[in-house]
Order: sequence, then C-alpha cells, then structure tokens
Amino acid sequence: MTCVLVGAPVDSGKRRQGCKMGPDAYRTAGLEEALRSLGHSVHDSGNVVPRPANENQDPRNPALHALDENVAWTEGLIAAGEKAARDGFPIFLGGDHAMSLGTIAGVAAYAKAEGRPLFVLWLDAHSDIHTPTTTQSGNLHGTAVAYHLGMDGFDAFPPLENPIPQDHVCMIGLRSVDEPEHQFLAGSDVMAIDMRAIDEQGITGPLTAFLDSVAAAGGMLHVSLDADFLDPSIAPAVGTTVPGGATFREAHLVMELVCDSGLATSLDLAELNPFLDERGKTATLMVDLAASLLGRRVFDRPT
Ligand code: Z70
Ligand code: MN
Ligand code: MN
Ligand code: MN
Repeated sequence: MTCVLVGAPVDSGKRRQGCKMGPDAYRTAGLEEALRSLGHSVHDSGNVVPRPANENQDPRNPALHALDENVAWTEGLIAAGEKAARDGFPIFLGGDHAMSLGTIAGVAAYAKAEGRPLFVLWLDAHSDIHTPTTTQSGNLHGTAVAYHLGMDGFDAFPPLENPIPQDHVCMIGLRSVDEPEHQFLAGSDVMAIDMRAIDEQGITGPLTAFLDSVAAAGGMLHVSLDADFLDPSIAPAVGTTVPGGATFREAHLVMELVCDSGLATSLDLAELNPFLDERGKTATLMVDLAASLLGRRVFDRPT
C-alpha cells in the first residue's frame, strides 16, 4: 500500500497555538520510517498551504475565532484530501481538529466517486459536534462532526457535498461533552461510546459491531484520532487535558481491531501540540498508533 502523508498544520481551530508544529513532529518521530518498515511505500506530499485569510474578526459571525482562516483550511484540505485518497492511503498530519472539516470532505468526495459509503471512527475525549451557532467557546475545532452530518450554521464553509449519515459515525473515548452536544447525541443515531461504557464493557464489543456495519455496507472508513483520546499521563501534548482517557493498551487495541478489519482507508492525527510535549513522547505514541493501524504487530499470532 502507498501511504500519502499530507501535512495539515491547522492552528486556527482554537486560541492556544502550537498544533502548527504537529506535521514536523510526526516526521521527526519517524512516521515515514515506521510505515516503510511495515512494507508500505510512503509519499510525503509536504504541507498544504491554504489561501490567505481575511481578518480574524469575521462580520459573518464575530463570536467565532478565525472563521475565514478555518474556511481557507477547509477548502485547501478538501482538494488535498481528495487527491491523496486517489493516490493511496492518506495520513493527515495535524494540526488541530478543525483539520477534519476539510480532510473528511476530501475523502468523502473520493468515496462518492468510487460509489462507496464513507464511515467515520472518531477517537476523542470530545464529540466535536457543536455548530457555529451552538459553540460557546467560538473554537471551530469543536465543530467538524456537525459539519459532516449536514447540521445548520456552516454557511461560511464550502457547501457540504457528501453528508455522512448519523449511523455511519462512531465516537469512542468521550468524557467532555457540552450540553447542546449531549442533547443532539441523545436524539441521534451516532454511536457514542463514552469512557464509562469502556470501563464497564471494554472497547472490543461496540467497536466490532461498528466495524461489522462498515463491512456489511462495503464502506470506506476514515479514522480521526485526537491526541486527547489518550489519557494525559501518556499523551501530555494537548491544549486541554481531560483526565480518564484511553490507556496505552486500549488505544492500541482499537488500532489493531481496525487493522484486522481491513476497512480503514484514511487517518487524521489531530490536536498534537509539540510545544507542550515531554521529550517527544506524545508524538512518538501517535506514530506508534498509526503503525498499529497500518499493520504493526508486536507478536505474530497463530491463525
Ligand atoms: C469544547 C468546545 C475541544 C478538542 C477541545 C471543547 C472542544 N466542547 N475539542 N479540544 N479537541 O470548546 O467546543
Ligand atoms: Mn477533537
Ligand atoms: Mn478532543
Ligand atoms: Mn447506512
């Protein structure tokens, strides 16, 4: 398989800066070498450069942080994402999670051209299902899922050409969900697995059920990994740490199960802020998880 690395140094999805350093942190942590050692070929397409943005204070909605910059990133990543999906297995090197407004729309355009439905596995402490109308922080990294479900309020963004059905989205790791997000999720068909559910039942059952539904539909699967899915003790390099996240083994198990399913077709690595890391440990863990998704095995298991 050909892995296509797409640098997406988006830092406009929230106020605290540093995610722009993410793509080079993954390169430094040896992502390309790890993928080659698994037998994949790798093409690093460099970093996407968005068009220049207008002033941060956008008259369309002054409460939103850096609206036009996020729109510009979305436009740029839709084009880059569709091209990368045509060329191989895109790995989008974020960048904060506003990157996924564009990356998912890009791979969705490719899925549409292939005549296959797109599914999304959202690994995150947060549900990122605010709209520009419901967000209280004004931080657009908290909105990508709502955009792809076709919810209202995204008039400033590229019109959504390939909305994703609610039951094609599975969230795992939730432990920080705002009230408007909770209300929407409760009345939706989104599969939302919070940390309590993982504590009580483990990850394997619900994840396998979701993967079975992807396989039954002949679907493509985009995996969006937010570094704050992980517990902050193993992944400190995130802007807002939320205690009680996925353990090292829970995170690898998700990647291993998805790998075994053979269903994954693209990956986001989101929200790493290398400025906050400890001797590269979060960047290294994110690279190791990408390698698990793409076939790394500590032990070969008898079949
Ligand atoms: C909150 C908001 C968020 C990531 C923080 C937080 C959103 N729901 N997402 N970190 N990745 O501001 O909307
Ligand atoms: Mn997120
Ligand atoms: Mn998050
Ligand atoms: Mn369906």
